[in-house]
Amino acid sequence: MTISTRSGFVNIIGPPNSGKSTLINNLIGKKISIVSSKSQTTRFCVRGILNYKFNDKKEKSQIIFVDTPGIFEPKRNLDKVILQNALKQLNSVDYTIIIFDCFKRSGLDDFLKVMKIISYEKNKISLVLNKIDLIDKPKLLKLAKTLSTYIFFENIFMISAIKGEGCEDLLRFLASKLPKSNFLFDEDYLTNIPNQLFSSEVTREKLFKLLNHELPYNLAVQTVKWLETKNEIKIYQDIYVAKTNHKIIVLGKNGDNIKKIGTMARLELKKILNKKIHLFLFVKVKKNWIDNPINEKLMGINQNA
Ligand SMILES: Nc1nc2c(ncn2[C@@H]2O[C@H](COP(=O)(O)OP(=O)(O)OP(=O)(O)O)[C@@H](O)[C@H]2O)c(=O)[nH]1
Ligand SMILES: [Mg+2]
Repeated sequence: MTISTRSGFVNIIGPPNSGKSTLINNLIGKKISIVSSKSQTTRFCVRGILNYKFNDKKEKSQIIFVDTPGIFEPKRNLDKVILQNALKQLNSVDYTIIIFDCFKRSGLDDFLKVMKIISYEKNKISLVLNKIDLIDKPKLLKLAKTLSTYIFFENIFMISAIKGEGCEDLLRFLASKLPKSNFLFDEDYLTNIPNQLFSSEVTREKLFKLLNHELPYNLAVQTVKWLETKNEIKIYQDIYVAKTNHKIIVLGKNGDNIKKIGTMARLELKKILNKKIHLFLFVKVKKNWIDNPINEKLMGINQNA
């Protein structure tokens, strides 16, 4: 029996906080993109590769998902750079799904902004209503109807990315949309994000979780040293903040905050990387780093292998 293969790219786009990164992690079955309850968590595109064979099909599919930063009207330089980089990579994919948070009341404006900014082919885009665990069915159906009066979608899916509900149908559909082709990537290639960059993202996620107001948006994390042996990894990271008083908040009273952040990041990295982790965090003040374009590298934004 010969098994035919399909392989191609699927972009996951949508307003901030709609659940794009949660979805890619769930579909891939491993955390590759950080998640938080705050908007604008993701700062660069993250590819996650899924090799899949449905039990009832002879075909094998390789879906290369691309998680993208939430699309919104950027005001700061840094956000403009993030958006421009993301948009650059939205071209030439095989399919696009737009994720909409069906629980958020003010979502329609954000959604229309996204549709205005991106270019897409009419028959290559579907709508995914996410967070259906938070809304009742009649409201959901009404919302689906409203959104489809604005834009034509090939299909509308209703899912809970966090619970996995509806995700199998979505996968099946997306796999059928890919061109017949040999796999574009090796089967053991999971993501374009190297461990060093991923580990700074995990620390950034904990900073997002623990710190409030504008602080998470004004910091960056860089892995500066990585010493790996068979059983353990020593990771040294710099956390850049723009002001001295931000440094004081990140450190916390008696260093309490930074200790908590370090512990949370270390435990998660241990689970994901399967090795003992020693994590050393250093908070540094770098004035105006947000407006300085050379910091794209620092932000990991130009990380597009
Ligand atoms: N209840 C519920 N919450 C969800 C679901 N999917 C995502 N979330 C939550 O929504 C928040 C945002 O999720 P993310 O995956 O970071 O959203 P995002 O679209 O990647 O956000 P940006 O990177 O900021 O654009 C997190 O608190 C998630 O736990 C879902 O299906 N149900
Ligand atoms: Mg995200």
